[in-house]
Amino acid sequence: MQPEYFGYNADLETYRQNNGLAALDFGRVIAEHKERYVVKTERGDLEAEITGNLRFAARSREDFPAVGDWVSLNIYDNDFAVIHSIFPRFSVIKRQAVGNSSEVQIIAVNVDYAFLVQALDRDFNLNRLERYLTICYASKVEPIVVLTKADLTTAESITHIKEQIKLRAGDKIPVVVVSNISQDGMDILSGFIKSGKTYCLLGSSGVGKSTLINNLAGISQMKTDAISTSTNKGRHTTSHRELIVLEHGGILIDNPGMREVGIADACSGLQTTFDKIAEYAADCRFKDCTHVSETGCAVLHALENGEIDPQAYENYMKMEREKEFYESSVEERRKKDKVFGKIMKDYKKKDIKNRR
Ligand SMILES: Nc1nc2c(ncn2[C@@H]2O[C@H](COP(=O)(O)OP(=O)(O)OP(=O)(O)O)[C@@H](O)[C@H]2O)c(=O)[nH]1
Ligand SMILES: [Mg+2]
Ligand SMILES: [Zn+2]
Repeated sequence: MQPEYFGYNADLETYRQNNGLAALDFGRVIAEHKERYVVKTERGDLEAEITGNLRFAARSREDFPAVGDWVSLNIYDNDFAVIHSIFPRFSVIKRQAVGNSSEVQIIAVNVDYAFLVQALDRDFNLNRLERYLTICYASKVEPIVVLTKADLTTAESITHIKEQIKLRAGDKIPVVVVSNISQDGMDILSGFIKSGKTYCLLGSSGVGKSTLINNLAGISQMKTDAISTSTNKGRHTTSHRELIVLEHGGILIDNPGMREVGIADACSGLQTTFDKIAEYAADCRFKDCTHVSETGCAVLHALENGEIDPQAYENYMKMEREKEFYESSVEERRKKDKVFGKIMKDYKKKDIKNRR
């Protein structure tokens, strides 16, 4: 398969030529299983490991390959390879890992668009949608909202939900309504998929992400939940992220459903989702206004006048707190790293002395 088919482009080729990587093979990570990777190359899909150097040099999770990465590698057999380095990423989708204060989880990299999938029956939730939008803006990934299971609800309810989205998120974000059962809307969704571009599917478990991929691919690529989801709450069908290439172009990344969407470094992302709040905030009397109880707070004023939706405000404040929490834990981690670095330095000094 030509690498352009799975997303290779002129920028990547320039990087490869300019960084002495032309003699090595290259490919794209399509799956990851605990430091073992599957890489798609011109010579087919290969199992790969990383070099010891890459592992030792890694300072955090972000220094390891992730699904969507372009990597340079040495192919040893026709089915085994070793990854030497990771090409620079043009986008990184990450979130705060659940239940752990500082661990950041990479969802996927080098993604152009995110399909934010919510089911129209009982899964639909505006606050959650706002969280996903925030992650998209922070990751420099363009969002497309996909509402599934249209067959399980009424036309009125769909219209209502679309209006709600418009009110909260504006009308710049595309919203596509589909049914995996009747196939309604599938052609519209296909129309959004461009050859050579990468699309990541994000959403709760059971909303139909994998079914959607199977429908778009026209074959059963992904395992889906065939049993009624109501008897299966909380069970995830997809257990690993996986990148697949559509026959007529377009690259899709399937993800296990997410129970919670944590905000990692969403600084600028928060502002775009809450344009309106951010605009008011510029008029607050104090530059560092927290919009909680300050006098001269333009946000609180707008809230009182009903110009800002109370739910959007609450959601904004909640995400701001999470962002602060994340930022402080990053700071703590840096301090710890520094202390550890000093301990190691002292230890080495002593070691040298002792050897003398
Ligand atoms: N009625 C209806 N059912 C659907 C639709 N799309 C998916 N389903 C059903 O919903 C269930 C879950 O679908 P999956 O595709 O496995 O969901 P998922 O989002 O991939 O879930 P995880 O892999 O756990 O994240 C399956 O039983 C599907 O048949 C739809 O548009 N309408
Ligand atoms: Mg799935
Ligand atoms: Zn304020």
